Amino acid sequence: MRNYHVRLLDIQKADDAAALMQQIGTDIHGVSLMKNKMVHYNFRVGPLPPAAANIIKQEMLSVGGEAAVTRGVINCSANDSDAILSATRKQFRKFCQKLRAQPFSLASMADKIQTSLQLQEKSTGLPFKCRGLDIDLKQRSLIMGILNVTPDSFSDGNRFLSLENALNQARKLVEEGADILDIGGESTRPGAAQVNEEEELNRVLPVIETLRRDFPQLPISIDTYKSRVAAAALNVGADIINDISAFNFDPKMAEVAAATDAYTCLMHIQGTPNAMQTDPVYSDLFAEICHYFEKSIKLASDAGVKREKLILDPGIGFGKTLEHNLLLLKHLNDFTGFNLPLLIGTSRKSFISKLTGDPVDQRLSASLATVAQALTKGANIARVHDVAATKQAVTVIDAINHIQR
Ligand code: 8Y7
Repeated sequence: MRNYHVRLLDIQKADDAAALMQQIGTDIHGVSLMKNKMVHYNFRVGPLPPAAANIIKQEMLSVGGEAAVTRGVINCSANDSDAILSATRKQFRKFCQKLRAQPFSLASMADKIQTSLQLQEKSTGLPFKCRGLDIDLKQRSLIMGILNVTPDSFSDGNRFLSLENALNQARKLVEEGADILDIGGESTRPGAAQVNEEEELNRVLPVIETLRRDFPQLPISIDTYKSRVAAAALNVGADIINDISAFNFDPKMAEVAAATDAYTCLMHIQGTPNAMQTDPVYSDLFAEICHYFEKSIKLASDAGVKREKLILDPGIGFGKTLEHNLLLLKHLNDFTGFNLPLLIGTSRKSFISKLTGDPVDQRLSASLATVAQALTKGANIARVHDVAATKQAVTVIDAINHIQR
């Protein structure tokens, strides 16, 4: 009686499959043919008129893939709706060829699917060039250290309000390994008081000016949704606009980004900081955030902002319940299809205490867990208060995520 080993395999990318086949001595020509069949890709597409959805279903089945459509598509009684496609890369290639011969602008859908698939398999190609930083974010993750020059931020309000205290904290964060500093002069926590522009400028400009002089290579981000504050900060040496409204609160913000060629982090927020946490509701969390990103990317391109200057952030805690935050962290990969850098800010946030019950000064371990999860699921930049500890976590997680099978 023979005893066969049966072993489950974790194959995330075609390269993982290739390595496993090489281990058993598969012919190299076979490896290159088969590796792509061992990975499945999934897309949600739409909105489709029922006739187009029927074509997609048929073509997908004809190449051996699968397409789920809305009930009622088959007899065209459904309204415009989405479809979920699942297939290997090779099946998608055949499918896309077939789509090119079809009506309903399906050729343009084929283009989008093919571009996305090409990007997915690549392990390089997310350049980030900012002051002294010139890296590929697919090779290394970045830490953005938080510096709040405010009297009322939820975890460190008032601690760094004086110029001297702010600069000391900034130097500490840089020494600990921050790749970027994010400087904010107005708290956006729920219910925080709004600050007038003069006051906000008085808080942040001296800090940015001094840091620019002391750290000529350091990328500096200005956390503001006001175009005048952003413009003044960029003028004294900031490099990145961290706009929690993704060009929505101030109609002039995109123009400032375009004129200065700055990077902009486009963060998703539902509502406004004051009201965002009163019963946030989504009919489809991921679809709504993706549509919001698409709209802000369009605002950017209409104003003349280069696409490669954009960073996306789903905005943990900004108009989200605990469940929303957890879902975003679990499936952050859904946002990698934009092929733009992803930033994530979870540090010490209150959703953590809903799970652990810990006060704000005891949320470090839990914050590190969220950073590990986010980086593993495709985040490139972690915005944090505790840089030294995060640096240790990021070093380990990056090593794990980059090791070849
Ligand atoms: C985030 C943020 C805050 C975030 C980005 C806090 C300014 C609340 N959170 N910016 N700002 N992403 N891009 O906990 O998650 O620091 S304020």
